Amino acid sequence: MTVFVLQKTEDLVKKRSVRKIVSVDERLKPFGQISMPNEQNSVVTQTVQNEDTSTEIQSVSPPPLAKVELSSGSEHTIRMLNVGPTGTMVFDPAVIKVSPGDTLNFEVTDLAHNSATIPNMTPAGSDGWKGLMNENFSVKLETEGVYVYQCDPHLMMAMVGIVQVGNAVNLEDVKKNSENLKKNFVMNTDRLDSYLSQL
Ligand SMILES: [Cu+2]
Repeated sequence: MTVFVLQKTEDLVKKRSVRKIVSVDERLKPFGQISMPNEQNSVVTQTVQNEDTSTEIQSVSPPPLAKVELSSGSEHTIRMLNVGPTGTMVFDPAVIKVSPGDTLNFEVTDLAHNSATIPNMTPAGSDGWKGLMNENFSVKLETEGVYVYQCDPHLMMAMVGIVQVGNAVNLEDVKKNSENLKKNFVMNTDRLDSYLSQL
């Protein structure tokens, strides 16, 4: 009986230790198998992710956009849109370069917009303009320089536009004053800088 019990105990210990060894092996084996390639994979993945992240970070800051070209013709249409090529609540084109004496036609494509120049962001000697809500209107621009205008109800969303007439004689002043204007933006806070970079 005693021997039997001892043997049985030894068997149990054996079995347990064998089971233990097996189970540890089993647990180590896949762990080792998975962990090794995983480590390699994760290193590779991390490297890829890092590369992706750095690319994303680069694309988040406004990329240097192409300089706007002189728009052909003497009449230019600017649409007021809820959704346009450069985002929501935009003028399209948002940045335009025209010649002195050209006419801008602001077109109410979507409702609830207007266009009004911003004080200190037009060339000296120009009157600028103030369009009414939901109203198409035209303005002839004789004075050279940069004009920044806004949609009154959507200034918070940076619904602004820029017209360059002839040479950008007041660009430095406009850039300086843009810092104040940007304080009104809640959304699209880098939009104006992006627009200005196209001049
Ligand atoms: Cu608007």
